[in-house]
Amino acid sequence: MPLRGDSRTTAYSHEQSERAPDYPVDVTEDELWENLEYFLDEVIPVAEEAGVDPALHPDDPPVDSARGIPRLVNSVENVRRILDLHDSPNHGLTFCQGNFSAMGADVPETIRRFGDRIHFVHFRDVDGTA
Ligand SMILES: [Mn+2]
Repeated sequence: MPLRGDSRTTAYSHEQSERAPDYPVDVTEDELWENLEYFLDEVIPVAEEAGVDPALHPDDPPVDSARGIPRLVNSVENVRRILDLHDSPNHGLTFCQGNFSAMGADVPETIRRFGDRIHFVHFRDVDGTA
């Protein structure tokens, strides 16, 4: 979409996204939680051994579902739950300020809350809401 001057920027329209066909996947939110725990239990120990710090990015935008698929990384509470699924200093976040802002989070307080589990940061903000 056009921005100031003659520049252009990325944008997201949930209404436009919802007009696209659903993905041909039938999965519940509970199944996604189970799958994520399985994935983290397999991957995080390998990351620990290799000295790698995976940094989960929030859903962008942090809505409940998109194109028929539930989303998990859409609230501060869910991010805490995900980090607790496999507790390790290697298992951390990309702290995307725009998405935490769109979740309605208090950004400075959320930074203090997640502390050294923040492995990477996106400095940006958003117009509008999730
Ligand atoms: Mn980001």
